[in-house]
Amino acid sequence: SLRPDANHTATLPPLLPCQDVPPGLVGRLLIEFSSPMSMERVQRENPEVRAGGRYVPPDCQPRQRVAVLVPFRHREHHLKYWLHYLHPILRRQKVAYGIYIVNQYGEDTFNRAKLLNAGFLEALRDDPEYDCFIFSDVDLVPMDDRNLYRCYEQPRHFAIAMDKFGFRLPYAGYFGGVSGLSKSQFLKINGFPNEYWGWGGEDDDIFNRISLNGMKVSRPDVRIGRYRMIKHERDRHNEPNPQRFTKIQNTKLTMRRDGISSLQYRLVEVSRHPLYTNVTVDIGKPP
Ligand code: UD2
Ligand code: MN
Repeated sequence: SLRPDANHTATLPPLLPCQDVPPGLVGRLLIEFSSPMSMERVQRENPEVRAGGRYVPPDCQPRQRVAVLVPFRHREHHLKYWLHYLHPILRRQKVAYGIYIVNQYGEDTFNRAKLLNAGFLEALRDDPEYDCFIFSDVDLVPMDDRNLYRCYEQPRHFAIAMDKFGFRLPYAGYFGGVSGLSKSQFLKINGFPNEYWGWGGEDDDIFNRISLNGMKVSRPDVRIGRYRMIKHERDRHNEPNPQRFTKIQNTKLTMRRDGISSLQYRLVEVSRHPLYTNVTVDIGKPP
């Protein structure tokens, strides 16, 4: 008929759910940190990322909404490489995601786990739909995109084979570098400890929390969970914490009172950059 189509504004057909194994993965990647990198270049090469570092697959319905949280202070040089490598990988992995750089305000002692607790709440405030949280050091880049940054039946440890440890797990209970917990897994362990100031131990405490709450860490195949770490010196104001050895003996006693339930911090600033959301928080200093 010549009747104008009354449905010409009809919605597009619904997208099919994204496949469990994304079809566009490439496998092993060449990762290096010697060629110069600039934020302008990384922005130019990632035009499909929306303001604040948000992305939604255009061609399928993502099964998870993933907030990637990076503890941060004074590592701008590493951040450029991290964004350069991670955005294309995460796109190929076909999840909806947002990148949150959780920046510690001031120059007091660094506290990685407390920053990540604050990042968890701030990401949820930004988008209450997040159901998966990936926690990544700014200097760690996966060497294989089959290492899928999403959440699993059990809490996930991704960074199992690092160049600096000879591509082996350094010890059975190791949980450092890059890990991921669903919202409910994170709440079940009362989040991360707030009381590890300085370097070390917080990842072992998180491992203890997972075991003590009846869960078991899951890991990728050792050929896939490979990482490169950008070589660096220990930062100022992140000296090894001498209390870490005794603290990790006491997780069972401390985890119910110290965690996301007891978290206190002051939000200083949230700013949306083209490739990430910066969340600056004042988390105080050691007692
Ligand atoms: C190891 C673990 C890390 C954590 C840490 C102990 C690996 C690969 N990673 O990292 O997950 O358990 O030991 O706390 O084994 N950061 C800043 N600015 C600072 C200090 C730290 O941005 O001034 C951030 C940054 O994201 C960095 C992360 O905290 O990657 C961990 O600190 P690190 O890289 O100095 O410690 P490292 O490599 O021994
Ligand atoms: Mn490091």
